[in-house]
Amino acid sequence: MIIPTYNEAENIKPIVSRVRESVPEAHVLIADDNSPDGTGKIADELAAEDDHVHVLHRKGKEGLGAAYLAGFRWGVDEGYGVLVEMDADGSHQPEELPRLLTALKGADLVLGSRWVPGGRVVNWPKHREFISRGGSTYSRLLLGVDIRDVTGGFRAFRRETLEGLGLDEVASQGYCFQVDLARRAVAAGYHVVEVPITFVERERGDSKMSNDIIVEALWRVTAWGVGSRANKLMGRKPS
Ligand SMILES: Nc1nc2c(ncn2[C@@H]2O[C@H](COP(=O)(O)OP(=O)(O)OP(=O)(O)O)[C@@H](O)[C@H]2O)c(=O)[nH]1
Ligand SMILES: [Mg+2]
Repeated sequence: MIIPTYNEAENIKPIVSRVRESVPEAHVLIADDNSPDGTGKIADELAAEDDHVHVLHRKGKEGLGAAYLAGFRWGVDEGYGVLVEMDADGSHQPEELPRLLTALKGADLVLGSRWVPGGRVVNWPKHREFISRGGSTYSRLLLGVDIRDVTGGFRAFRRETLEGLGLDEVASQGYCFQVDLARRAVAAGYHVVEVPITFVERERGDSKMSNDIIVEALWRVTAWGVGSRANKLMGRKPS
């Protein structure tokens, strides 16, 4: 379980303990970008008490994508067979993890999904739902990937799937990182399954969502879509 953190001091303890309770055999890696609020120090205390908790201290804030890439590398090097993405703020519920892991038995990648039947969001302001649904629809149409929730960040990967995605070429930083991985998985022919989840708006700490993140997602998704269409027209292989 890789949990990226930036200023999640109030959230990190409860989320780690919920993960440990829900899937006791899982190991947790906290990938902290030198949070000014001391999240990294709390993570170290958790790791000292529990041999299933590990910490990756990174130099400074480089975005969610970079933290995940470093976490994936760590997990693959350590020899884990399954790697899971999950936010620290409680939006993804560790109690739903067993369902994701069960679905992974018949899939290469499992996406926790807000926008399939049975999935939902709790306490989300209308404008966030609009951005998220709109982002998913735009990505689905432009990239031609048949995924309802393409921006979500509660996901379980088989190790072999991650190894087949070409992670060394991933440059996405914000939440378009999630779109990037999903489109790569579909292009590589992996079996991607969406499992409904209940996404709960964060109660503590501040959002890292920003206009920069939305702008990055818009331009990258548009560039990928236009690029793959141009390649098709020219008869070239997709990049
Ligand atoms: N290491 C690291 N983690 C980050 C960074 N940006 C965000 N995160 C973490 O990534 C997860 C998702 O970020 P959020 O701020 O919750 O983003 P969001 O869910 O789109 O926004 P909210 O709905 O407002 O919570 C959280 O666990 C954050 O702490 C970053 O630059 N570095
Ligand atoms: Mg969040």
